Amino acid sequence: MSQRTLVLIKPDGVRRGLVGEIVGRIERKADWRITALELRTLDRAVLEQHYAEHVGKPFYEPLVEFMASGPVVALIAEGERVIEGVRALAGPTDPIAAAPGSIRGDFGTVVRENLIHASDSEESAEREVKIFFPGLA
Ligand code: RTP
Ligand code: MG
Repeated sequence: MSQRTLVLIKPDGVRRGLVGEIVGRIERKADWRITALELRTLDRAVLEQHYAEHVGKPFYEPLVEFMASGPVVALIAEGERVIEGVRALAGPTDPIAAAPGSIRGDFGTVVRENLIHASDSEESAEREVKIFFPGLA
């Protein structure tokens, strides 16, 4: 089942020079393709839309501040079961609980600065593609 997913390499990943590493892990999966990719700094309005489900939670404000603290890489990946697949490459939200071999498990220590966002369902993917690449929605 071919799908598309919206991925963000968060500001910590860009600052630490891990863009190539993370994009490479996605690109190397058989038959997956990157179909859009852009470096950009996110403003509050975009982050409010993107993290609408978390508005009001205790971690929301520091999360938005972190996500606006430097450029991110936004990309669309397409291919077989890519939504579940990129979530598996990323590992669980808490990098300390993430297995070595996953992106968060290999490079992260802090829950907030966990390097990557990836859509968690087909509905989220379509909603997030509209936010970041409206021309491709
Ligand atoms: P994402 O949306 O970024 O792919 O991550 P996720 O599904 O694994 O995690 P989610 O629950 O959607 O949370 C979104 C992002 O908020 C930060 N966070 N901080 N307790 C905390 O301090 C906390 N909990 C979540 C993380 O950056 C997480 O990825
Ligand atoms: Mg999430």
